[in-house]
Amino acid sequence: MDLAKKIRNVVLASALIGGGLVGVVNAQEVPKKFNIPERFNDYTSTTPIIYSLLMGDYLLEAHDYDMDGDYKMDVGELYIPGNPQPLFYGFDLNRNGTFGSDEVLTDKSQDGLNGNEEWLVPKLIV
Ligand SMILES: [Ca+2]
Ligand SMILES: [Ca+2]
Ligand SMILES: [Ca+2]
Repeated sequence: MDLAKKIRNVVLASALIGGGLVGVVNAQEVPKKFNIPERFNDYTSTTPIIYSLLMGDYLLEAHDYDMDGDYKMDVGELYIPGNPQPLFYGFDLNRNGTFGSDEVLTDKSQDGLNGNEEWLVPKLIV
């Protein structure tokens, strides 16, 4: 193998490793305490569909993520415009393409998905 090829392979390999590391750093891990399936981890690596949504008198910004490309949304985020972090997170736990009130986390402090969220409808612990 000539030197140029060797260098190119090293650069490619480190780019791949670098990309992987960046992916890990940026991964949006869903806090384990909510018992949300692991398939929802790293959902932010999917490009969201972004649109405005009128809820009552409030205009919110929705970010919908279709992680597996089946045109059903898997994760949804609702932002108060101007705030960099969502107020609501929806996880399509029953895979029906919509977010029921029992599939939504509220983040009153709007500081990212870090475990201080609450279920919109409190879960029964059995
Ligand atoms: Ca989907
Ligand atoms: Ca659902
Ligand atoms: Ca939070």
